[in-house]
Amino acid sequence: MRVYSGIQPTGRKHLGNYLGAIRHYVTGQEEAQAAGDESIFCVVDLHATTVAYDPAELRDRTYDTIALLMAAGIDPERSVLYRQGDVPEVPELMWLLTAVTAHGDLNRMHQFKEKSGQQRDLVSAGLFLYPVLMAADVLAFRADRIPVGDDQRQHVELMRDIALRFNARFGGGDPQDPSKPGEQILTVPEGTYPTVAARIMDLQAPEKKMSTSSGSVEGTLYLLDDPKAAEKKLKRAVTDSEDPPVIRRGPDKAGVSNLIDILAATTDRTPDEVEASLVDARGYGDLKKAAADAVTTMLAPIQERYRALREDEAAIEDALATGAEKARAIARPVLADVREAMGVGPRR
Ligand code: AQP
Repeated sequence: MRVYSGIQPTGRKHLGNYLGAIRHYVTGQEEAQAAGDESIFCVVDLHATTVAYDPAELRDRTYDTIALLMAAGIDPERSVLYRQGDVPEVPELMWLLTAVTAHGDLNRMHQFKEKSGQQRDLVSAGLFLYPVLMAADVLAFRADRIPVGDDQRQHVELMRDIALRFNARFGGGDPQDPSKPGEQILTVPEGTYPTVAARIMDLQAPEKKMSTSSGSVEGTLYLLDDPKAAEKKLKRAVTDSEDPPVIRRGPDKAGVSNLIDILAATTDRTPDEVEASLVDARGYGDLKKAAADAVTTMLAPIQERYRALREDEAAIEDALATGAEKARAIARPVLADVREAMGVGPRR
């Protein structure tokens, strides 16, 4: 059971990234090890170049993100932790996979539609091809499971389609006939999504997901926010005007539902248990205070470890060099199989 996930080194990582993804990487690391397999985590610097960005900042944000993953519990000794740009097998595989990727499918991607609308000067071809690179990230390692937040479902479905189509087209099956899947040259991975907090919403605009590239500073709780700032953001979170206030989830209560989810995920309870624990609350203030206490308590040790790890860039580079070697050793034979099946390069 091989686990794989990637995260962008853009901007500052937020509570949604942590509850929706990073903490499940840590569980994935344990599960893969227990199953005698690899867990592989990547900071996707190549993906970050698909929108306007500052090159000097990209390198710094990459170190930030690696240090944060390590502070959250990813251990480069037990997992493969690497930087995407250090593993050239992946972009090569991406190009080969474009042969079995439908232009129409890429055109339907929500993320492309949203992000292309935000670009002022240039909508890059890279932004359009982003999901194929993401497919190559995962398929290059024959991963079985991908822990991601709910916003990545469409990309995961596309990578599964790409793998299925590749196996049928180049593995001797029939792309038009699902009963003839062909040889499993590429593993068809499965997305795993959190049961609670799969999509954390913006604290000021709870109908939108908490996001790096859109959304306000007040609505986004950053993992490195100091406790006062984090508390202030949660205490000022938008709720609703139900009178008297009722702490329950519901489609008409996006802000309150989000706070319940945050509190449930940070205290390892179900949302029902959180609601039950607050039946006697005097108002939304009690929910906000409980969420603020839980989040700041959860973040404190991560922030402390982060500060120590982030100081030592040479140690981060050393860990990345080892990670790249391990990653390339896994990806190289997969790429060789793909080239062979596609008739690219000399016969093996
Ligand atoms: N709001 C969220 N709730 C739950 N999970 C989330 N993820 C992102 N936002 C939420 C999950 O975090 C992982 C890493 O995402 P990424 O590499 O796309 O990093 P990012 O650029 O910081 O994420 P954003 O905020 O989603 O950026 P924008 O809005 O700029 O695209 C993924 O597994 C994702 O599901």
